[in-house]
Amino acid sequence: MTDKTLSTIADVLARGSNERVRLPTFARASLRIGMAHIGVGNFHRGHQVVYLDDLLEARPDQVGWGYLGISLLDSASSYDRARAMVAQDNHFTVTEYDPDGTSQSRILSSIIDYLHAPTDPAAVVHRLTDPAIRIVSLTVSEGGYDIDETTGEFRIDAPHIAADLQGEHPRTTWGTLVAALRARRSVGHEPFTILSCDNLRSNGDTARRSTVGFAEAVDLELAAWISGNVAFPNSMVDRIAPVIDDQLRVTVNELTGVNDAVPVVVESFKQWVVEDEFPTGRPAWEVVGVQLRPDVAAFESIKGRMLNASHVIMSYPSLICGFEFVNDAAHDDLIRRFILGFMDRDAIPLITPPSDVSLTDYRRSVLERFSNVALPDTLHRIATDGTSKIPIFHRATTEELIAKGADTRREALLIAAFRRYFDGVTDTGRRYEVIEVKMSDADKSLMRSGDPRDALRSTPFAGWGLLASESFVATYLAAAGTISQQGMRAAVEQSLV
Ligand code: CS2
Repeated sequence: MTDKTLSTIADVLARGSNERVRLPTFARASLRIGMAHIGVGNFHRGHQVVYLDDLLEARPDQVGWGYLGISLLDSASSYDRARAMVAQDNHFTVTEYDPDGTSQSRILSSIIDYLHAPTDPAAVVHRLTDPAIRIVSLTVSEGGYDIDETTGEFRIDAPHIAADLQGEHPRTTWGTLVAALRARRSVGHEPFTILSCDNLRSNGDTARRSTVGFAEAVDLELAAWISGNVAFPNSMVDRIAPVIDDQLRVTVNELTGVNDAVPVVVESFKQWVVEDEFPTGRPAWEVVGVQLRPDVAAFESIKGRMLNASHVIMSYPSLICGFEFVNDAAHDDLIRRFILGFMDRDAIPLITPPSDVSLTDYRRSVLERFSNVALPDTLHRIATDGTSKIPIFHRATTEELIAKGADTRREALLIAAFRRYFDGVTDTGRRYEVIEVKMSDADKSLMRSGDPRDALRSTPFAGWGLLASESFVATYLAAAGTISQQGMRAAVEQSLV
């Protein structure tokens, strides 16, 4: 539905100035493609594209680094997104909300072309063969790396991977990257650098494992060439980017005065720490605040074990208590104490930060960001795909707490709450959709089994050795019992006394 009081992006750009939304100050026509990005979701558009637009405004000599956006997803929403992006000539608005509720909107302009692989299956590999593309970055989500959490190996026999090894045109991230690298090698072009921008431990090393893992099934020599010649810098990315539903789209378009089919909303905070391993060159990102440093792992550990882990551990209890938004839950005294209890008592004692990072400041910023009243980030977004996220953000902390004989009540509550989440209904009677596409039906049955111990046998948790710790099992069973008999609030309270 088009609101007649709103302008199109093209009109706003043609008019050349606007009170409500800032326009790009660089000449778009001079941009050339130097990077491709797979997974052009809200996060990519509200994070990496913002950095690149900032850079192009600061440094006209960076015009060779424009983005080619790529979507590999064959879903109705990805067709819609692709059509919308192309119809807007890949421009879109981004609105940044400060914790005090003020906001700034702008139009971003550094994605200059967009390919939707299912619409044109041959095009992606063909375009990625262009030697002008020197970096391919990725936001394909935590579960998108097809790594077996128990063994740490690439899941070569996962059905979609196995299908990709047979098919004519690749459909997965790894099939696409390997086909493009193979084509470049065969014509003597340099490989591109692969830059993961997902929330994973050592995301570059993980991307290497997935890419090389796929290549090994194609051609061992090619796999060895990729291993020896392709750089996979690790990076830590951070910015909260809520899901945009119809209502939020209307709200933000009213704010900007622009009729954008695919607007982006983000918090004002952003951070990007990247290992400087780009043998084929990179944008001058340091000019716009990207931190290029070797100790990315330390940053990623802080972020994963504090911010993402706090998100995950508060999301299931908060959702089940009846909250819909992260900020409402973060303003609730009990949930706030739970988040702080988790960070102070469980997470922080196990982290060694770089000397120039203060965990006290970090802890404060996590709470402030979660409490941002202007940011409509849903608990449901955070809760989705716990199958992938809980092991990444909680396994190490839980295992280390068990090994130290420390208090595991909050970690046990997390797993008990995740199990309770599969009921699909809050303690207040509101229904929600459980979206766990990475979990097998057999595992879902274990989560829904009448015996809470079965959840600990499911794939996401099986490798943690939880059943071997009597004290953990007792703590976990107590949490599950309280949740079912007295409700979630009582269980959260008990994890803190
Ligand atoms: C969230 C992240 O999905 C999640 O679990 O914790 O999407 C989080 O908002 C971002 O990592 C913030 O950088």
